[in-house]
Amino acid sequence: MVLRVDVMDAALHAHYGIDPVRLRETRRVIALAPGGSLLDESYVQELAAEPALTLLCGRYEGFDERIIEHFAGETLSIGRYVLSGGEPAAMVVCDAVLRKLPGALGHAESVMEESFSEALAGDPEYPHYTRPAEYRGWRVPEILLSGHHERIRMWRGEQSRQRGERGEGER
Ligand code: 4GS
Repeated sequence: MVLRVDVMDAALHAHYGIDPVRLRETRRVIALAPGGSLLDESYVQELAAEPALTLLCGRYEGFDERIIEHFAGETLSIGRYVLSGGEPAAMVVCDAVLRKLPGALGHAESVMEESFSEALAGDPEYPHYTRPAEYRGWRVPEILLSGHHERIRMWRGEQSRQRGERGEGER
């Protein structure tokens, strides 16, 4: 089944009280689809800067193309695979975007030096360790126990770069 343009029109109109053709002039309206622009950290950052978003998704094969043309300004994909419903994709977008908003995170989860951040030049995060320093013979790297903050900072930078080059997580 394909999501009908008249049904989407009625739903958007009922919710926002204006013609959906005008709605996209007031806020970013995004249709979720496997073939859309791939979500990455910079896309997330861009969306987090918007005052409001509208995400369109449904438990259907897809949208009548007129929905994309007239009601949505763009299509977004969370990855090149097919879900049975667009709702989990919308939840992924919400989770990634909402944690960028002021007050969403505590100090423990700083967004400054995390994977793909500017601080790490777009590379993935360096490896993390915590107590105990040795567990089943597996030791935390000696440098991290050294107390040399500058050397630790450089080590983390190298690790992050190496992971970026290797493309950790790629198959
Ligand atoms: C995606 C995706 C997706 C496509 C929804 C088939 C149900 C499904 N949406 N990124 N109909 N990947 N949507 O698979 O955003």
